[in-house]
This record gives sequence, structure tokens and C-alpha cells, in this order.
Amino acid sequence: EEFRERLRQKQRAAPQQLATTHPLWPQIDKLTMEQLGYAQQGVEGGVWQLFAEEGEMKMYRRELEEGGLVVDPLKAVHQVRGATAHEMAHHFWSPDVRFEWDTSIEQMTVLDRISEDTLVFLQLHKRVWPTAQRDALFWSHIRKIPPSDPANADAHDTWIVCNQSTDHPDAPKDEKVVRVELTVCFVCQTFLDPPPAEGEAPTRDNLLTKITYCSVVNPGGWAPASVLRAVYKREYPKFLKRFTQYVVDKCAAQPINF
Ligand code: 18C
Repeated sequence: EEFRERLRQKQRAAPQQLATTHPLWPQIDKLTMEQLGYAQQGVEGGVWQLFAEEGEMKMYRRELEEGGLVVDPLKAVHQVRGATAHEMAHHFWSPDVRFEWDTSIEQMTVLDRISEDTLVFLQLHKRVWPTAQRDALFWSHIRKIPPSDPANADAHDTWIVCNQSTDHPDAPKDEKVVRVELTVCFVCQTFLDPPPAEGEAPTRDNLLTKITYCSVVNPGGWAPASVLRAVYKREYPKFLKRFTQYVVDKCAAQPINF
């Protein structure tokens, strides 16, 4: 009970400062909630094909082309022990640690701070032979889902990060670099499993976090389908394994941050 009270105090002390007056806000709010619903839909029904599996991690894709470009939607699920949904989501969102885990990036700039939970990023990605180099310009929003939301079901708590391509006056298109279009969501739920003993505060051994990562990336210009699908198949599993291990290792010696 003492632990729960400390948690309640912490939540009262840090009210979310929402970007409700920013012109992008209605889009950010709508897309984030849509993506949460999309992430929580199962992968049954035959449209999703499993293409990578390692331990608890499973990755599915749907083959899809738009205007002759491969845009294959991806949906990945994973489970990790030892870190919370908040810790996972925070590290996925924070610009401070991006280079620690996203090996596809060459440069990253925060172009705008829409609010304390929403940033605009410009990223230059590594070039993949034989195609032009890519960049990505997107807003990135992190949010805790209210405990009363049905999306929480039997979870202890749920967090989401949603990334979506946007425009920005400080990032005109470069002739040599092709801009991708992306929609990405990263949803995490903490479960206390096994639950702590009666009256005991949870330790990291009680934390089980379920992760769903969905993305659709339109390459924005010519890229051979075979090269693109090979990069996709190699890079997504590498990213999710590396990222989750990074967060677990980094948080291991720190107090739990729900
Ligand atoms: O979600 C991830 N990272 C977030 C924070 O950076 C954010 C970024 C998303 C970027 C999406 C990909 C952008 C294009 C990348 C170009 C290829 C780089 C590969 C480098 C290999 C050395 O949401 C984690 C992202 C993990 C990235 C996996 C790579 C995905 C490839 C998908 C297809 C890319 C289409 C265009 C590439 C054309 C080249 C054939």
C-alpha cells in the first residue's frame, strides 16, 4: 500500500503537459490512439506472415506495394524481463540515447519541441547500396495510457510512442537525399509476473514487459524490391533485439521507474 501511495504521489507530481494548442495536436492525438488500437489487434487471420523468430520475439510482415514501391507493413511482438514499459518507451523516444541503439542513423537533429512529450526529428540514415541515401522527418510522441483505458486490460501500465512523417520549414528536401514516409508505433505493457509477495514492493525479477512494434516505411523513391526486402529482414530483428537488451542492461542497477 505504501508503494502504491508513492506511485500515486509521483503521478500527481508530474502531470502531463499536453500540446493541446499546437496545430499538429489533433493529428498527433488521433493517430496515437489509432495506432494503439492497431498494435493491439492480433496477427491471426492469415494476412500476416511470420518472417523472423528468436526466443519470444516474433516478426510478421505483409507484402504491399504502393505506386511501384515496396511498403511492406511490419508487426513485431516481443517480451522482456527486467524493465518496465515506461523505461522501454522512454529510451525509444529520447533523443539523448538514440545513437546507443539505432544503428541505421548517421545524423539526428531535434528540429522542434512541440511539448515535453512531443519532438520533431530529422534523421539522416546510412546509405544502402545501390540506392540513394534516405532521410526521415517525423514527429515523435510519448504517452502513458490512462489506467482506466480498456487497452490496459490486466496490465500494470501501458505506454506508447508514435512516430509519423511530417513537414517542417527547417527541413527542406535535399536533392541528393530521398525522404522516406513513415508511421511507427511502439507499445509496451508492464505485467507483474510473477507478482511480488504480499506486502512486498516489486523488484526487477517481477517485471515482464510485452512489446509491440509496428511500422510502415515508404522508401519515397526508387529502391530495388529485392534489396529493400533483404535490408528489412536483416535490420528489424537486429534493431528490436539490440534495443530491448540495451534498455534491460541500462536499467538493471537503477531503481524501477514505472
Ligand atoms: O523505429 C526505429 N527507429 C526510430 C528512431 O530512429 C524511428 C526511425 C525509423 C526509421 C525508419 C527507416 C528509415 C530508412 C532507413 C534506411 C535504411 C537504413 C538501413 C541501414 C543499414 C546499415 O522510428 C527503428 C528502426 C529500425 C530500422 C530498420 C531498417 C528498416 C528498413 C525499412 C525499409 C526502408 C526503406 C528505404 C530504404 C531503401 C534502401 C533499400
